[in-house]
Amino acid sequence: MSDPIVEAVQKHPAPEGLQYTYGTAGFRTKADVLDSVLTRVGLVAALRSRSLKGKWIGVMITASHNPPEDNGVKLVEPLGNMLQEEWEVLSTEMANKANGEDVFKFYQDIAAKHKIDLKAPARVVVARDTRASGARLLGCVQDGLKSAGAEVKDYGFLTTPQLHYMVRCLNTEGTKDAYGTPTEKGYYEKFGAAFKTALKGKKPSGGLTVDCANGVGGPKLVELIKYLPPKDDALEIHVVNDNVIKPESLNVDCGADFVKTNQRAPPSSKTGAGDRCCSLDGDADRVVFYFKDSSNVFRLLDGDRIATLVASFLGDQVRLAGLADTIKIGVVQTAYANGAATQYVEQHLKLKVDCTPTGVKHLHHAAEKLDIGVYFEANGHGTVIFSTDTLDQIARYEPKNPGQAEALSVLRACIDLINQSVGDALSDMLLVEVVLAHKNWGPQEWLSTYTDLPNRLLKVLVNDRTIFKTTDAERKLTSPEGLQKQIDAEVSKVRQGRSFARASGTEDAVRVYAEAATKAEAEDLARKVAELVK
Ligand code: 16G
Ligand code: ZN
Repeated sequence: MSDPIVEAVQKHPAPEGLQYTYGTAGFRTKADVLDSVLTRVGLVAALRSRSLKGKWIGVMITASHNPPEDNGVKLVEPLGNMLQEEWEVLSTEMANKANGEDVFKFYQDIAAKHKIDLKAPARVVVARDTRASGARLLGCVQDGLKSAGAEVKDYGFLTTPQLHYMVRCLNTEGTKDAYGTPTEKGYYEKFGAAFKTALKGKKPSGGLTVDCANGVGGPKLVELIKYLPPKDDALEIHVVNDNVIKPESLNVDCGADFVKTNQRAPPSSKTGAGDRCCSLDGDADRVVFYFKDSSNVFRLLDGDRIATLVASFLGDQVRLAGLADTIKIGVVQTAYANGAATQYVEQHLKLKVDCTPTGVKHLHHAAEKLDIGVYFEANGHGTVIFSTDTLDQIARYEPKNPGQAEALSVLRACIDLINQSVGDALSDMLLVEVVLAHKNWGPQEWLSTYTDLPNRLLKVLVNDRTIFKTTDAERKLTSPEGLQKQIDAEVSKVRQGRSFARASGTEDAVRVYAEAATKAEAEDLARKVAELVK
């Protein structure tokens, strides 16, 4: 058979004996075994677009915080959401088809089963991060897309959230929900202008040092800065670790994952006590803040802290605008959220907290059910989403006095400043700066809102992680039998204890988290639970 699809697939044969899975963040592994997967992903993207009558679908080539030799790919739905679960399963099946005929047959089977018109237009947007393997893998996707007759827009290098933004803009262009201009300039103009309006002439105290993980976020931030108000009037940003000429330095001893995992600043950091810093990850969809306190001790302000800061600020603005009776704010966290953060939101901010399994899509779905849903993972992935009703209300509301008008205008600017298609490190970073400027806070005031419970995260290597099954948003194990009872017994022995074990979705390991009233108790609890898991 000489269908173009068969030819494209045969050009990129699958390595023998490997099994691929579309996981929490798409396909992700060593870059040199991904060619065949990328070509097949191109076919799935074309089908997905056809199934939606030619809506734009996104393909992002990135492995986020993974080492430089890895790469990966994920698909983006028309409004910038993560791929639907049913299509994740189809993608996995497609990626594991070995030869051209099998792929071609499966392509046609999907079309038949889902009643997809193969003559419908297929439109796909592609972009990649700065990894050395990106150009080659882009070629593999292109081969798949071309063979399926898709129209392709290649944006070159983008951060993951920029790609999500483009997809949403392209699909809403000319409608009442138009999200923005689908160009890089459009992205910078939108977020730059919103930052200026949201600041309301307030100036963040001191500068902000941004560690870009030597990834694509570096050059994009440098570009964004050109669209922000001049530094003398607003924010002075110092860009560090933005070396994308040396792709082997990506995520090495820097970036959000390094900082969060090691609980320390990048070794190259030269900032002084009290200086505000933040780190992006390799594709700029995660951000964590940190600083050295007056005793030179490293202090982390992670995703939990961003969520509490933003929720408290938006809550204030909604109240000041006179909308508190009709608009309810909620916070969505995972089991990794520090117990003190959860308590602060529930008892101090008096807001509802939902807990979901790990992975952005779970938090996003839960947040979509709220009027204003603030969702962040402790690791710095997250954003805020506003329901259509809430957006309408905020757009239509007539303020009754100047105070309400002021709050309303801040709220509207925040809506523009927040990338609602997905968590965006650059947009989240500007949002945090806006809140700190309004509150006239430095990092120490932000840290002082509550005290984290000491905690410990361990990675445990086991024979078979698939036997670890959880319920209650991963907070309890249902299998292996009896294990949860043993964990409960250990937890009950320490003060303010909490612990859970879950199979990682990205590594062959089980993760154990424990927190308690003191560092010694938290560490001891984590060790004991890890022993039980082994
Ligand atoms: C992926 C997820 C991230 C999650 C992490 C957990 C997305 C875009 N990324 O990186 O949200 O925190 O996996 O990893 O959903 P783990 O399952 O290995 O603990
Ligand atoms: Zn990332």
